[in-house]
Amino acid sequence: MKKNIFLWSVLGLLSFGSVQAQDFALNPTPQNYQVETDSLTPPTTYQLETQLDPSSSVAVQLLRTLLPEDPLSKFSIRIGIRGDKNLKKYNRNIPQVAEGYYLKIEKNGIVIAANDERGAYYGVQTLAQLLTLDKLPMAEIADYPDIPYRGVVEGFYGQPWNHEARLSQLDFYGRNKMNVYIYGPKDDPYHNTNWRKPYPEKEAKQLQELVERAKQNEVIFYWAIHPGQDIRWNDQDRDLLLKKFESMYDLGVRGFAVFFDDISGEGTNADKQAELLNYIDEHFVQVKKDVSPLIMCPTEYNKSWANLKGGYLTTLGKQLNPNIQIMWTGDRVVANIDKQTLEFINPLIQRKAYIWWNFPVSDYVQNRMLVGPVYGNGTDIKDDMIAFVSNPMEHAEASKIALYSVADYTWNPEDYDSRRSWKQAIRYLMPRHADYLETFAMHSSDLGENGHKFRREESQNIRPALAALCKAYLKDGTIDREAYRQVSEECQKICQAADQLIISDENKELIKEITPWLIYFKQLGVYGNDVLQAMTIRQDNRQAHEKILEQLRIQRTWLEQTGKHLNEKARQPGVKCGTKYLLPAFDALFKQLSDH
Ligand code: 14T
Repeated sequence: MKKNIFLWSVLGLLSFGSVQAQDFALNPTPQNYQVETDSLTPPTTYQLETQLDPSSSVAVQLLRTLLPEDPLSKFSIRIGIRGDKNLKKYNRNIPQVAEGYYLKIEKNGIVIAANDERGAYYGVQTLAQLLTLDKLPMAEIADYPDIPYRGVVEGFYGQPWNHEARLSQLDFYGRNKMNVYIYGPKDDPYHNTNWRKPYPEKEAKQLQELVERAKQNEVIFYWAIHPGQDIRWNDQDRDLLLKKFESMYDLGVRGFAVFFDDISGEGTNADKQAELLNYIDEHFVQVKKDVSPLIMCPTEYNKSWANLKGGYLTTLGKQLNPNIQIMWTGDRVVANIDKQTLEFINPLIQRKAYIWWNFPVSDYVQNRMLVGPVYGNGTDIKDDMIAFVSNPMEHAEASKIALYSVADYTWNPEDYDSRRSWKQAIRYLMPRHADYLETFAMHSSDLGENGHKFRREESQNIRPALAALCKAYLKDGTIDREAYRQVSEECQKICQAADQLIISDENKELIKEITPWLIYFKQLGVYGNDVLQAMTIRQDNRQAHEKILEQLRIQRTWLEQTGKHLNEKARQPGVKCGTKYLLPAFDALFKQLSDH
């Protein structure tokens, strides 16, 4: 039985100050967390005791950014890995799992004892989160990830992330204990059609910077190539591919992937793919010694595309060297992952699948901003997959809402609570405007009808009130007072949220990304208000009734036109939100009003 006491409930009793302990939770949720009722004033300096090499240990480097070191300080921080002389007595406390760490905070000092370097780094990241509190809790944490590889695959179509966004992402992954970033934007020509060509100088330099930043965050930077559309199965193309990898290695890259998704023709041949990958594995990955296991994305990357008679996946399973990892998106291109998903694929590929989760990617619903909760993946499948990476939106900052929860889920699936994690993500991104952002996100979750048949919940907070209001009014024109009050309040909240977010100076990048949706959201709130107001006009007052109906037509048209003329260049042009329950309810009420 594992103990799990959440900080927000425990620390609520302990400290009241500028940082509200009630609103605080560690992310990702630790496996084992115990806290004494006592807490201490955070130290101002510390004496470092370590056998790690500060010039190469990113854990020590991060620690040094948190607090100034002072060899004379009475407060000690001991940090190291299993077997270090000064940590012998903690060996049995360190979880026996890769990247596990033990963190103990006492009156006179702190101990971080880890399994490996990355574990030590995660111990410091946990400490960094605790240090944002006014009082440092006397905590004892034994923590480790349940899934070995956790992170993000930048694998979407459309505008690739820019350099600044990627740097910010890598810091975000480090803080949230994600250890993988796979570079594979479909619209980078040097990943895709121009895969044979080296990067121009500017792009090469930026990639080098990204690799460096990834290392500082203990994130493995994988560089992916997508050669399948025109590759010829000969020595020349094989050598060109290796040459490209070699040039990426020279830029510092130590993780490599080959994607064969979304191609047709010669490139789809499983025997040839396996032969090439094994060659890369044996003549490049293994030879280098410091390169992470090779990753491949198969052409049949989901069950609905798997042609079992053709034997594509079985061939890969049989022929690919066992250390080569195989990606899988689930039962469909876009799908949640559960036990059955993995029971289908793992035997075919004779290894644990490397999950590529196509959420919150929005390249097939570009008129949507997907900022709702992350839910639907099994909490009982931690031992059935080697990795879980998420394919995000081209909106990097807004994607962090989902990615925060992906980090939480993949670290500790059993304790994952989707709603709590979502609220926490929102607070993390905009602490001073969290309630406003939550109101927006609440109503900007679903994807609408789409080719992949992937849908999300939306507007859950107001759904019952909307239903009650419509039911009574559409039946006999009566108004459910309580439902009316709730919906009216929600419309006020929507307008207020849009107003406050559009003028806010917190997280400018996020506001920039969501502004088209905020503009639409405001019009939606106003429309809802107008509908509610119209419901209160006595129908026998013909003049007033006509006037309000005209006002409704005007506002409905503003809403329609706003939605149409924003985001016009997208593949699915326009913007939409609130379409699952809010808009249909308002429209039904409007119709009822005009029919009488
Ligand atoms: F590699 C795969 F795992 C994968 O998911 N590939 C693409 C991915 O780059 C894209 O972001 C995602 C969502 O649109 O779906 C895959 O792309 C598709 C999927 C289709 F069903 C491209 C064309 C399709 F018809």
